[in-house]
Amino acid sequence: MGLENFLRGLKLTYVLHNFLNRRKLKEAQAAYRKYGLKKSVYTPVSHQEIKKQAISEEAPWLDQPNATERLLSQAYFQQLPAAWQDAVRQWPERGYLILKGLFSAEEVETINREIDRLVHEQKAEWRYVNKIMFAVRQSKAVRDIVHKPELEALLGFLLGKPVKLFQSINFLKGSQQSAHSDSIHMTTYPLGYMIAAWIALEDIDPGSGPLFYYPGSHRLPYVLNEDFDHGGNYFLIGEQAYARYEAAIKSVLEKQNLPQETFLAQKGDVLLWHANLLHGGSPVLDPQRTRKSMVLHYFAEGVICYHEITQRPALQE
Ligand SMILES: O=C(O)CCC(=O)C(=O)O
Repeated sequence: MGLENFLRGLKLTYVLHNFLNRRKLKEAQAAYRKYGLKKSVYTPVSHQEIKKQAISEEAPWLDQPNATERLLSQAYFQQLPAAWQDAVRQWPERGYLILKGLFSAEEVETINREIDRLVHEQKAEWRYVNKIMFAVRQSKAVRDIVHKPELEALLGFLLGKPVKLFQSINFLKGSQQSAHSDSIHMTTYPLGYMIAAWIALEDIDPGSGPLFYYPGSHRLPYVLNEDFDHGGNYFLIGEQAYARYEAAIKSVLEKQNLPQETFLAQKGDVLLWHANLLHGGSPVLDPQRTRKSMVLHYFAEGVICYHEITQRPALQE
């Protein structure tokens, strides 16, 4: 193990990192206070610990038993265009919805041009080999395009709280990421207050490694650190914690036998997914093909936002 990996596994490194980034932990501090969590925002945090201490709150309204009935009676829902109403109606049962053609060809073109520019100027923040992180912070043009008031209003409606963009990720090729729930990466207390929007930045070819997902999987129990052997301890994050998580999800899926769907989107189409929807990237069958796409991850405002897998509070700009 190299020194960098060793330091990444050390919880003390994050304590220091959090301290140095304390300006970005103001929201975390306020949320800890709101939910009665008595601990420092610099120290490791996990669902197991939060739920022992914090004031409990109900799940998002559309995760509750009478969701569809309540949804249909809302004035906001009733004034939506018919195509959006059909899409939104699916949310409680299926945990995802599709908005066809939300972004115009020109908007997609501009995003792609800006991503190319960041790559060419070597300004793109590559992480985990194939992810370009936070292009929204680097390009005003991208930021202006993705901040669509009608999209953010819908996201806020689905969660029952206003949302705030946490991060963007751009892919040029298929991610080939194994099935996972974003709640292991971007976790909230109460659970369920994260939502993602996946944007097709070109027509998606079946050979390019399309996004896949399991409709209805958001209703399965959340799989968090306390639910699998992550291999960590008081001082260390488990070295193979994420691989162990992926194995745990694989075995959930084997037991559940849920049908998988893929998103063969057209340029500008958007898929929204629930915080606990299991999804990932299909194998890339044609390595020559690009699969340009962008994911926006939003947290609801006012809840505790953190990263269960690495036990860190989320740093918010
Ligand atoms: O785009 C993909 O292939 C997967 C993206 C994903 O899993 C995520 O952003 O959480």
